[in-house]
Amino acid sequence: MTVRVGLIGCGVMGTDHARILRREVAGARLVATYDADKSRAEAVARRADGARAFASARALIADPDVQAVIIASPDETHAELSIACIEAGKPALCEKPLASSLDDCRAVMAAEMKAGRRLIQVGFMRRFDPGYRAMKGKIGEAELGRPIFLHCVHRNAIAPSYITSDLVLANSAVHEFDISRFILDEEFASVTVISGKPTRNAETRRPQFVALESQSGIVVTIEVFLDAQYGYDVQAELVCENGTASLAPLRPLAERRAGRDGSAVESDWRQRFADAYRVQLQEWIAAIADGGAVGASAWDGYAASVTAAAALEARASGVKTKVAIGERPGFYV
Ligand code: ISE
Repeated sequence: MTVRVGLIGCGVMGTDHARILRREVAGARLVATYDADKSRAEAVARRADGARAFASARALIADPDVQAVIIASPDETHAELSIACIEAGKPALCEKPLASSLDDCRAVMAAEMKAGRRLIQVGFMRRFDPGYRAMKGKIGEAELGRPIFLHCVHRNAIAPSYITSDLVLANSAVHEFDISRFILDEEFASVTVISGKPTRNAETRRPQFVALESQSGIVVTIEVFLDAQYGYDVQAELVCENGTASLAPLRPLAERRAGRDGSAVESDWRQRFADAYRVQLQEWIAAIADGGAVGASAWDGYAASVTAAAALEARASGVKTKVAIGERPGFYV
């Protein structure tokens, strides 16, 4: 079976999804594109050989030729378009965040529960990264013992000027919130945030240090520094009772030059998580063909956003703040 996919949003991430779908994913074909900038939608459609550029996102979702939708449009459109896909009975892979408010996240979950089946996957691609998956596999193994700490580092070389200190938490740290929940299989109970010093490269955007406690008391620390200059660098170390497990990105080439010994650092997340993006799309397509669902659910999208909202509150107040996640509906268990 070939799943016929429509793409909404042909910016950096949408264009990349189209490329991966075309070159690296079996069992899928891009048949439709939409972007507020028509020329971008047409350019992506031309490369996809036979895909049509649509005049509106709604028309793309309603088109009988489109079986599944990738939503890579601006954050504030995610909830509305996810709900439109649910109402049309079409699976959608929605870039993070699920919605730009907690009420909108709840509206997506309500629509999905009403539809009675999981149709929304949130694009938390790290869940498909081989390193994080291996780390998750260590939880519960007797040799390492029970987890005590998870230390995470999230550094971007540079961030666009519109990224504020708030977005450091809501847009970047949100990946760490999701992946920590995924690895530990627990919700968070509290969050504390300390702002780092502004750097000379970004006077107003401050690096953030986040400390979270999970419901069972595991401590997760996160450094988010989006002006690190030297490259894109994501690290994680799981500290357990008897030992540790750390991400070890496989770099195929080591270089020695100019008196230094080492290897190149990736420049952004599309390189660092190339495997994760490919496997995410491949597994999404395979699940659609099987009538199942994989990856982060709308509940996971909501939980990451609840944590981000609590982190923003903690940053503003300077005190430890409760992460009020509430009960997970049975539908999402
Ligand atoms: C970006 O939006 C992403 O989603 C990347 O995965 C993340 O690492 C980066 O910090 C964000 O700005």
